[in-house]
Amino acid sequence: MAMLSFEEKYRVRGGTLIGGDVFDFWVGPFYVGFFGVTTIFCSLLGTLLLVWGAAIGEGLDGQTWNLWQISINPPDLEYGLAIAPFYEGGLWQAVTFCAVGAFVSWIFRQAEISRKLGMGLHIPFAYSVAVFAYVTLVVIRPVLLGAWGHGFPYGIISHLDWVSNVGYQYLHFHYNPAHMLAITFFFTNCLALAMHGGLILSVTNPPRGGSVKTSEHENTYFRDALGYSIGAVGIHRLGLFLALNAGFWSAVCILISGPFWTRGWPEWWNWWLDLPIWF
Ligand code: UQ1
Repeated sequence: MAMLSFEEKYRVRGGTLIGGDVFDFWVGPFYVGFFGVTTIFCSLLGTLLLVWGAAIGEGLDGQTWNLWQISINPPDLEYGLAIAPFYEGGLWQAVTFCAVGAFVSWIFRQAEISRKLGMGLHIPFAYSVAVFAYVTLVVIRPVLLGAWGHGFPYGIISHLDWVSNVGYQYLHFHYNPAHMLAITFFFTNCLALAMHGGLILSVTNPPRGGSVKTSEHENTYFRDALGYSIGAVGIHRLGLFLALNAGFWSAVCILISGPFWTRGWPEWWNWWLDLPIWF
């Protein structure tokens, strides 16, 4: 792949978090780095384990290559927080270990590249929130509940069944206040990106012969429409804020379900009826 003339200028040494110059080089367009190596290692091993599990039909009544039905399941609850026998959930534990290793390596790889370029660490920080949501599901919540069996199974249909079952365990998950917040952030994020994408395309894609508009047009549009413009940098701050909160409250809503609230979520709202203001 051809390297743009200015790219070489940014291929600078240093900024690594570990190991000094070891792996501090590029292969084609890709920065390698220590954490590039650990990412590749963990994701390859984890993927091979998943394919192996699928080949032997681990966690299923019978072996299948039906992509929808393949499932690598966590151990039974009776194994608690122990390492389970390989074919009884140990495979799931190994895959989980590889996944966390790969995701955390990727965070550090993002941080190293950001440091090389002298950029802020917004990208690794943002990605960390997504990793936090995954780790909450398969590590933090299972540990708080005392069994790896509380993790979700690695399969397309099976993980949907898990979400459905765990949801109904709390009667009506939409009454979970953190779930409400997460959904609200997802929807608002969707609205903000639609407005931003629409605005940018509307000013930068004029009809043939027309001229590209400026940020003054962007501001004026929203001042005319809403009486307020958040500004070019502001909309990206807002977008990051909305996106990170969507992921964060998703993690919180499942984290509190079980470890901190064991009854149906509709019942949680009884605090409102129990306020001493009703006669
Ligand atoms: C906005 O005000 C703005 O500033 C000019 C943008 O920047 C390019 C935007 O993309 C959007 C969507 C807005 C409007 C947003 C709010 C919260 C009023």
